[in-house]
Amino acid sequence: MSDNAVVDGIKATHLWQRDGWQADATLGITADGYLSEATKADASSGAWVLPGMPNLHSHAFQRAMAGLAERKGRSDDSFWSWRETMYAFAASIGPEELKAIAAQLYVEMLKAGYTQVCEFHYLHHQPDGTPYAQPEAMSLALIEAARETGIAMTLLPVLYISGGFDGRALAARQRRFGHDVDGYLRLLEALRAHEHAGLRVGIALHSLRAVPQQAMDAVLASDIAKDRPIHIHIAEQIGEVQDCLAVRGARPVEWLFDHADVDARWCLVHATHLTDAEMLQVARSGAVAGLCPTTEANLGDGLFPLAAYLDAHGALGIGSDSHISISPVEELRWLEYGQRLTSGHRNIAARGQGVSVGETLWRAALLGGAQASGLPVGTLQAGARADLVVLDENSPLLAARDTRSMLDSFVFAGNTPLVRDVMCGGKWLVRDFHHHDEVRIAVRYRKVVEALAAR
Ligand code: NGQ
Ligand code: ZN
Repeated sequence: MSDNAVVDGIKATHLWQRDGWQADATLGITADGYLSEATKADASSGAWVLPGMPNLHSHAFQRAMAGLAERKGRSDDSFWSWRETMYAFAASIGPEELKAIAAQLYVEMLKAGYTQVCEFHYLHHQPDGTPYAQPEAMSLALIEAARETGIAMTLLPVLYISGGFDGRALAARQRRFGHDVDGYLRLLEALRAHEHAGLRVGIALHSLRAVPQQAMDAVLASDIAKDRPIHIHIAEQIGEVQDCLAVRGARPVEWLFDHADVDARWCLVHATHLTDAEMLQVARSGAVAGLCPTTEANLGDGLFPLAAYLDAHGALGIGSDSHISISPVEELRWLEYGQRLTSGHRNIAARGQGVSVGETLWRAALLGGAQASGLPVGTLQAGARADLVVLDENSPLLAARDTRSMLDSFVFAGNTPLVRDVMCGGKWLVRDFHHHDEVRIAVRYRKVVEALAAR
């Protein structure tokens, strides 16, 4: 922290803390955007103030194809046929397009209550696989979009080497994702120079399909990988579990735990198909399960074993992944609803009598999301970033709600935005439902997607 002078403050009638609502709370905000106990708040910031939600999994470019893969193609449409549509779409995205799409996406995230995004980024090179003149141009486009919008970012450049568990070469459409280990480590080094309080660089292995064991070992042993978040897609589809078993003789999660020290630095994205033993291994490791319920529903992935995982005190967070929806409350709702639909019961995430589902899920996703981000976020305490959302206390949906019912109504009841104001790094980015730069960013986005559609 460079400047601890308290320059501003927040004052809330109800402030969400880890163990519940704190009444009449004030906190100071330092010049460099952190919370402090020394207060300086005159005017009220709002009646109901929550920590902003970290979004632990995003492929920004996919925002611009949301809704374009919902028409039946082959009779066996699946994740894998969606992936072909996605690859074809990705081929038209360069740095300018990526910046415009990502900025629009990040504005939408902020307005929905996400104040941080983990960007799982693998569109590294030109569409034919040739590096850009500036090799990190695509990463810089994402960094610039985060800077323009003010969202905090954990940039996760992705290592992508092979086209399948058998080590086959990348297909033509995958070539732009590829690096060898040295090239990947150089990219991390180059990006490290851009880090600041709201931008952290982490490690991502695309999947066990895309990263052979030797490459994984080399990256995990590198100096730059120390003390950084490590994200990986894992066990999302049954076909992937079967291929892993056939080629590596173990299921993906089983294999990963046998070959890497999976601990609290790790975020296992999806982790959908788990045996009981694997589920317990994940929970005990301290790793975060990165759940993306709206994308997982959209792609037909399957359901995560939520109740048993919570019983085992597993850590979890949420991501909007393909951005078919951008709403932390919708992710949490579907996390719960998927379980209700298959179990025939209600209030699954709440593990005891009288416990609130909304509070349980919001709290868990704040904790796990913050852990996966590697940033001091997800909490409203001195030393944390001043990243918060203020609910619309005047919404009829929240009328007559109190500390017992507020989070359940926020999570389950609204289809109109209930997030009124959003602060990130001590700055008000969204006021009265509007981001300060949303018009310019939306105009630019529209131009870019119209040009893409005309190609
Ligand atoms: C991705 N998305 O990297 O964008 C993947 C699809 C793959 C999700 N897994 C591609 N949801 O897994 O090979
Ligand atoms: Zn993903």
